[in-house]
Amino acid sequence: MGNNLVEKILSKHLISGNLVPGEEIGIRIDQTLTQDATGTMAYLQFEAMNVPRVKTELSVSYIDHNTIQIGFENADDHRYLQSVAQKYGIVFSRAGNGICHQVHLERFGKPGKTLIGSDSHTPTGGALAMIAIGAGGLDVALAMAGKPFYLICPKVIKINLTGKLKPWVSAKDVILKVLEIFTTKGNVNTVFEYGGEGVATLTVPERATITNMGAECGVTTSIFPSDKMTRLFLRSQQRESDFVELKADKDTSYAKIVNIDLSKVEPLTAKPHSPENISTVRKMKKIAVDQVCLGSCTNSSYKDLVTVAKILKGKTAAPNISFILAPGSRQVLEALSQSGYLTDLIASGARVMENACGFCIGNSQSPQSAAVSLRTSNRNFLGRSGTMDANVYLVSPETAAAAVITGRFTDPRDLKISYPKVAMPKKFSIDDSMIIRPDKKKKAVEVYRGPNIGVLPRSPELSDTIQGVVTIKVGDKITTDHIIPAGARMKYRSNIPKYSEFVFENVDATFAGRAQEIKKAGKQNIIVAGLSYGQGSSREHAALCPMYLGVRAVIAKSFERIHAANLINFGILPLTFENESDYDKIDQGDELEIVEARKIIAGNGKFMVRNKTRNTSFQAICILSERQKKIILAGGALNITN
Ligand code: MIC
Ligand code: SF4
Repeated sequence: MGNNLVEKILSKHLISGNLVPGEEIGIRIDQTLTQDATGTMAYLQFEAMNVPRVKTELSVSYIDHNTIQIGFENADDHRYLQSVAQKYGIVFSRAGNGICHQVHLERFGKPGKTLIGSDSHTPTGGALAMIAIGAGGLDVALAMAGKPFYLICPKVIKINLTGKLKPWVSAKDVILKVLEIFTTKGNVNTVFEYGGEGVATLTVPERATITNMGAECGVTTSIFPSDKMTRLFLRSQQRESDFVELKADKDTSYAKIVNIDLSKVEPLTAKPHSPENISTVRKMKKIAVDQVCLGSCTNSSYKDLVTVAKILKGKTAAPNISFILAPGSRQVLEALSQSGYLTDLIASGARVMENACGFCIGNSQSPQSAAVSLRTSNRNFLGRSGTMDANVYLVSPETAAAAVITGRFTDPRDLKISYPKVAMPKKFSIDDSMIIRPDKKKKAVEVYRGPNIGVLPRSPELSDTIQGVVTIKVGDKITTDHIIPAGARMKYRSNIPKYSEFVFENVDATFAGRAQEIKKAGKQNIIVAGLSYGQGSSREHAALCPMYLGVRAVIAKSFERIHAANLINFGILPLTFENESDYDKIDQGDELEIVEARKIIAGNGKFMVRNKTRNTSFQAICILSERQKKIILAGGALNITN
């Protein structure tokens, strides 16, 4: 029996465990990436490990999230990150160079390598046949220190692509189709491996749109084979020498095979407020649109933006549309500018933003009250745009362009113009001058620490008895954006006491204050949640800030992978209801008691939780590997890594 692509790459990197789905494995990491919003914590943790230089083949620190810089905080963070990069042998991609995933694909990704990044869209690298995984900053710091990355060996689902996309339908519609099939829940510890003859029709940037948004399904990663298209892309980036052919063996098997006929995919949209709320664009009944945002790490390749430029040539954005353009990288922006397409976009009324995350994370271009905003980005969680009552729809660049012209939701096939053909440039003009490589000769580098760089909080070791209060009870699909908002609050990422004031701000603004009171009273805070708790980003602040506020356990119906790992890393117990109906028998404010917690963690992980307020009990489980047990008992990974 042959191997699939995932098995091939994982087996070459396996350090511990067996490649049996469901078992914990440790793998060697070749490359890491960080971005500024998660990077400061990752590097503070790396510094605490006392390792003189990173031990990976390549580690890159990107500045792309917090580039608005209202106040000194973000600029101070950037300086800190630049000095740390210089000191520890990390490549530094300056603000202005582009969004980490786009730049990594262009300049650094290599078929067959492993990559972890402190950002949930790191799987974008799967477009280049990498095993590319999003993780918390601490896990990335450990990988930089040469330690293995631990994960549950995933089951592999093959997505078998046949046929060819029709005009006006593009890669975004394919991943929205995948989201319609798999939804955002229930896909943890799974990898989507794309195969079938349809793969050959998709360029690497198109594949990247698909692997990028696999993150929304909650899979560990997504991967495409490395083939002729991969070679062409690497050649266009003048790094053909990085090419190796990689594909699954013919006689391999998969946990499941799902077929998608590309020729049958239609223009789709994800309706508010979840990437899984899929509808055809046709059904959207020409709703009036207020804002169109083109860009983000999902859809801002050269092809995406030139396609839109060609559709919009000679036309002006409808009067009701605020048209935002944020190219994915400086390379894309330069190529647009050199080819003249930028002029066409500007002429059509595009408001050209910096090539950074910007609107996608809500730290600029929040739409008007109750707006309808069409975005080519990957997440439309409630409030993420910065406007709580805005309705954000995720769409392809083609559907975005159609709305710019008509001012309404419009199936781009109804524009009645011919679909522009856009060829990928054979060669991009390569300019890596905004990438600073560490100077090997320069010896002592002083790390710059502005007043925004705080100290790392730690939590005490796990106590045997948890006297807790249900500080908040939330429902299903709570995202990390609900737990700790980004946008305007993101500038406090390096200042945990301040940032913690905003935990659950958009769900219940009294949470942080109440949690502090409970902590002061010597009790512990407990969060009760429904299905798929911690969807979305990799931000470890969604664990770190609750930890700072004295949260010791989350009891949920189920957890998403990265967030569960982050909770463990920061000493918070991720408990799952043995019986989901017990969720209905708890209320906010109930006092819960867990006894012999240490013994149970070290043993079978089956807890009896007593609800003292209602005088009832229920079972909750926390099955951990031996490594995770040590972390939880110690009160978090930081208490044992050095
Ligand atoms: C996101 O898209 O939500 C982010 C902002 O890129 C996050 C990282 C962060 O919160 O800093 C992610 O996807 O991991
Ligand atoms: Fe940036 Fe948005 Fe991509 Fe996250 S999803 S990395 S915020 S562009």
